Amino acid sequence: MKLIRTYAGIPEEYASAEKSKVVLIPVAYDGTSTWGKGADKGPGAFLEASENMELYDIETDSEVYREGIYLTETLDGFNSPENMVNTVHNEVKDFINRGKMVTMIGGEHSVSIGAIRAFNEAHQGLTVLQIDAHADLRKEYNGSKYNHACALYEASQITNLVQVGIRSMDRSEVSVMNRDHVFFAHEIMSNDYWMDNVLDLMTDNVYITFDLDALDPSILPSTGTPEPGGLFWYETLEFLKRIFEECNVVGFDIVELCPNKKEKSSDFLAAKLYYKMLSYKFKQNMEEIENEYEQPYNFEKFERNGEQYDEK
Ligand SMILES: [Mn+2]
Repeated sequence: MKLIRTYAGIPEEYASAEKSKVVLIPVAYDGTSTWGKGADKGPGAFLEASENMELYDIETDSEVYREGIYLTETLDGFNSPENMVNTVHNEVKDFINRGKMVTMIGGEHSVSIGAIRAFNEAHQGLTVLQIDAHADLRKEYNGSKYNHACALYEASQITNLVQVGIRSMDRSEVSVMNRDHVFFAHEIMSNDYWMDNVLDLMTDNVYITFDLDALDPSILPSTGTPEPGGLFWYETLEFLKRIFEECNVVGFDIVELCPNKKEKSSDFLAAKLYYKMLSYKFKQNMEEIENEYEQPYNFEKFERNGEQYDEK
């Protein structure tokens, strides 16, 4: 048995809390889910699949783990939904203050509430990009405002919330929803410009909360509340790539993996999705640096009659 478990089994030199640019917080929580149970097993299945994943990303020609990915202890054993939200909030806030790119693997979707609260405190005008089959805008459900059906209610009140892939909701959520900021799954199907339209609504700083049930159940069946008519792999990657290229993604979470021992491909999809998102994030930084170097020296200063002129 290994003494220290690192994310994806990466060498310890890339996994320390001090040097890593990225922090990964697993939250093993399934306190309020209403149908398929087992999202608390999501982080374990995700980490196991990650250890069996190849770490060179073909598309970006990079090995993003070299930026450093610190895997924290799994958060679990909460005594109430409030306790879970507060614990996640404090943990995320702590790592934001230490200048880390904070990421999280759930767990049911209510684990995002505390994370979004922490990011919203840290960044002015935060956009929350929710990729999900469900609106999750109930103010309260089964007697709790921290039910997973309420995961984005707080975000809808305090952040610029943009919802993508939605295809299941309750009538009561219609009045909470900002219709101009919602991209229903059936609309995406027939609109070639939906990605541009989403990007038009983004502010500078973006937090992505990715509920895996946004994906089509044919490619991701292992989730608590699957819905037909979801997103597919390459369109999802194309979309995410554009978001990472054009916005400053400050953090993200992936939630609602509900593993099934007989169906491992969902675990691998979640593992790959996470690694792709990190690869896009740091590819963007690499390109920014490259652009800086490539920028031509396009003016020269010279003096004439004691005055300074800038000439192109
Ligand atoms: Mn959902």
